[in-house]
Amino acid sequence: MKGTTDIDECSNPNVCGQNALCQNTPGNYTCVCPEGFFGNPFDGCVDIDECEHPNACGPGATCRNVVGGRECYCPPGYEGDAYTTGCGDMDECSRTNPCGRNAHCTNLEGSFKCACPPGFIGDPMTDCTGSCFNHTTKNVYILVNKSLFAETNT
Ligand SMILES: [Ca+2]
Ligand SMILES: [Ca+2]
Repeated sequence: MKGTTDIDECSNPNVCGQNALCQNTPGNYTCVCPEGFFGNPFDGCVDIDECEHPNACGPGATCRNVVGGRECYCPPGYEGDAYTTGCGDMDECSRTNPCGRNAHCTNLEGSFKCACPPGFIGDPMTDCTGSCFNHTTKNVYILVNKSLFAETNT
């Protein structure tokens, strides 16, 4: 109608409940709960705890409820898309070697292991020294020579 002026009820911040969205319509208004909330929008909208649903995140991912949504993340040692396909073991050894010098890296489920190879000593996370290695190879070498020598004699 000409001459009538619509009142924007939404200009009053208290017209809807907490967390609710106000939508002004000609001659009226309405309140709605936004995505991630539930309840009566006139009384107040309450955050949905999406983490109560088992499929809120991808397989193996950790869910954290936040206001208006949820966050998914992979726990330490795992990687992937936490929201969809989920988290799988991170192969730490296939990347920059996380172990120390001369150390062997072994990938484990959710982790990895560093070890000094036989004949090496030290902290596998920093440095394996081969002080014993020369000694071991010398012994093997002698043993091989002896067997070769014995073979040529028969
Ligand atoms: Ca939530
Ligand atoms: Ca791993």
